[in-house]
Amino acid sequence: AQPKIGVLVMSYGTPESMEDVKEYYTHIRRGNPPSEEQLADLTGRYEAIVGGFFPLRKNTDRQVAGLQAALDRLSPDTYVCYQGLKHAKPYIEDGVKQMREDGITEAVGIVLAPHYSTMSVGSYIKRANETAESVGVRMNFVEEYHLHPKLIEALTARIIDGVGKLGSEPPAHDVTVLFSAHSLPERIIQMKDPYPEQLLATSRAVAEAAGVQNWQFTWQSAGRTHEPWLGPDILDTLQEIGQSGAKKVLAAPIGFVSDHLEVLYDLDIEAKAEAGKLGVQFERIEMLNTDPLYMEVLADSVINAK
Ligand code: FEC
Repeated sequence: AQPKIGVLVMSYGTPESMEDVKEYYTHIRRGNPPSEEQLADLTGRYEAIVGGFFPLRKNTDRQVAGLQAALDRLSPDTYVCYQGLKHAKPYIEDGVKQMREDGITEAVGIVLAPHYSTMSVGSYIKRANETAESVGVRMNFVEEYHLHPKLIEALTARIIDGVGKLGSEPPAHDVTVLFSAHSLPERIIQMKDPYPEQLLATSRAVAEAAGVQNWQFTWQSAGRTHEPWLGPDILDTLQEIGQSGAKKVLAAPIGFVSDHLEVLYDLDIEAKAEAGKLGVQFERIEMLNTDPLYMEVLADSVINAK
């Protein structure tokens, strides 16, 4: 049989248990352990999302299995998927080394995040590439898939559903759709990073396809560091919307693809509470998770990776 092509599926990673939160947070902070207070704050957020379990772990497993199945359907006996996580085991480096140990010399890397930033997808690719070069695996990468027609289709269906949950339908003038993504330090603007523009492009395409006219893009989940992060933050945007008299908001976190802390806490608990104070009804679109269309977006991007 022909040797298979490896697929390194990269995702953020999450702790496996409460005991792992400190090590995980230290890794995110590039080896600097968090203070007791910072650790307690993060642990509290994990506890708040359904009693402290870590949904991203199983969701990543399911997404990788779904991608493998989609690849097997579209191109039988060609690809074999491996995981490589940014901040948890198996780390990106572990995934690349495992491929090499299994005899793989050619691979494609893809990140479970649709938009490119040097500080997000770019940093996953850099780590994979460094290890690939050192162990002798030839790798190509999918850098982005933020305008893939099936991604837009899957998100559009979720917007129409979400607007329905608010008792409306397109053009839904009574609903403000808030597209959002993880904030990054403001210095990416000077770096001419494509991240903000790609996020706007997805938002525009989805709003147009869903036929909703009342939408904005806003940032969420900014880091707790001393440098400035991209804004406005969703909590400030909600205040502004509330003050302008709006009564219904649909959160659409298009920068993420899975149920995890940044969605289940930052939006479903924190932003929802803020909306409640302002008398604004708040709903969120369902995440893509293993939506068959999303699995096809990933498989198609892998097959067409140059
Ligand atoms: O459910 C989970 O356990 C993990 C949820 C999670 C996802 C996620 C995605 C992204 N992040 C991105 C950038 C940054 C930068 C920093 C940063 C910090 C954190 C912390 C936690 C965390 N992130 Fe994250 N991120 C998730 C979780 N993230 C927890 C640390 C505590 C905190 O600040 O809340 C700042 C690092 C630093 O200190 O320098 C930058 C980006 C994404 C979306 C793309 C991707 O998935 O890779 C960008 C999910």
